[in-house]
Amino acid sequence: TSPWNRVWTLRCELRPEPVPDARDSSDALGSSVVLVAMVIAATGPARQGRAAPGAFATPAGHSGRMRSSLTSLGPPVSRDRIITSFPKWYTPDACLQLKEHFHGQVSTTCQRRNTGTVGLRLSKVVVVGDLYVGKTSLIHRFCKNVFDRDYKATIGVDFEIERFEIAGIPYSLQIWDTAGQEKFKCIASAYYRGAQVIITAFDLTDVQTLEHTRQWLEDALRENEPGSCFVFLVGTKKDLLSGAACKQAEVEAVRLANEMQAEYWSVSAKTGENVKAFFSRVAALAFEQSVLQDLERRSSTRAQVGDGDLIRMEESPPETQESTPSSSLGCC
Ligand SMILES: Nc1nc2c(ncn2[C@@H]2O[C@H](COP(=O)(O)OP(=O)(O)O)[C@@H](O)[C@H]2O)c(=O)[nH]1
Ligand SMILES: [Mg+2]
Repeated sequence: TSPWNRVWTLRCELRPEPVPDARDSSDALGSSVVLVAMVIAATGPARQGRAAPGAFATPAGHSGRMRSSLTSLGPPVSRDRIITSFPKWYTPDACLQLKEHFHGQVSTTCQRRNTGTVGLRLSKVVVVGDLYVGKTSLIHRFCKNVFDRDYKATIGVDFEIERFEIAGIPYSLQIWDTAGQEKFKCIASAYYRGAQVIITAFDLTDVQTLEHTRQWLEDALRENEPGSCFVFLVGTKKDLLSGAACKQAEVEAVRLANEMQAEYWSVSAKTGENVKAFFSRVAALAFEQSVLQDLERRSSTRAQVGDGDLIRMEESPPETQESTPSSSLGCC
C-alpha cells in the first residue's frame, strides 16, 4: 500500500474525564472536524503524516475553491484504491444492493465532476465486535497490508483514513477501531455517532461472537439516525476453516445478516482473502450514497428558491400574466 493512501493516523488514549459531546455539530464534515480536533487536542502530535490543515478545516461554503486546491495538492491515490466499476457483493443471499453499475445519476454527476463537497468529506466507518475477533487485524490488513499475530489490545480508539478515487472523484473513508471492552463503553457514543457505515465483526470459528453482533449493532444504531447507516456483518479468520466448515458457518451468519439488514462477507486478515474487495464495496456504497444525498440537498435548495414570487409569476396562466404586467416582479 502506498503511504500516500493514508492522510494521517491518530491514536486517542483513554482519559478519565468524559469525552466532550460533539452532538452540537450539525453536519458530517463539521462533526469529523470536531472529532479530529478533539483527538489532536487529547494526544498532541500525530503518529504519521498529516493532511494540509486547511484541507479539512475550511468552511463548506468555500467548497469550489477547496476542491480545486485539494485535488491539486493531494498526491494521486495508489492504483489499488481506484474504483471504476461498481464492486460486487460477496453473496447475493445477504447483500445490500444487487446491482452491477453505479446509479445513472451518480455516473453522470461524476463525469461532469459536479459532486459538490463529496470529495472533501470523510465518511465515518466504525468497526464493532467482541474482543479478539480480529477487528484491528482486518483494518491493518487493509490499510497497511500487514498481518501481525499479536496486536496489543486496542486502547481506547484508533482511526485510519484511507483515500480512494471512485468514478474519478477523490473520496475518503475514516475507519475507526475500538477496544470492544466493557471498561471503554464510556467513549462508545462518541465513537458510534455520525457513522455512515457500521461493520459488525465476528470470528467464524466462535459462534458466540456471532450471537453478540446483534447487541453491538443495536448499540451503534442507537447513536445514529434510523436508516442512515449501511450495515455489514463480517465473519473473520476464514483461513482457519475448511471450505465446507466455512459454508456451514455462513448459513447461520447469512440468516442473521438478513435479520439485521446487513450485507454479509467472510474474510481473512491473515491471508488477505476478500479484504480489499470488501472495503472497496464499503467505499463504493458509501460514496454513491454521499453523491445522491448531495444531489438531493442541492435540488431541495433549488426548490426552496423556487418558492419565491418570481417563480410563481411564471407558473400563472398566460392571461393572468398579461393582465398584471410585471406587477410583482419587483426587481425590474
Ligand atoms: N488465523 C487468523 N487469525 C487472526 C485473523 N485475524 C485476527 N487473528 C488473530 O486473532 C487475534 C485477535 O486479533 P485482533 O485483531 O487483535 O482482534 P480485535 O480484538 O478484534 O481487534 C490475534 O491473535 C490475531 O493474530 C485471521 O484472519 N486469521
Ligand atoms: Mg483491537
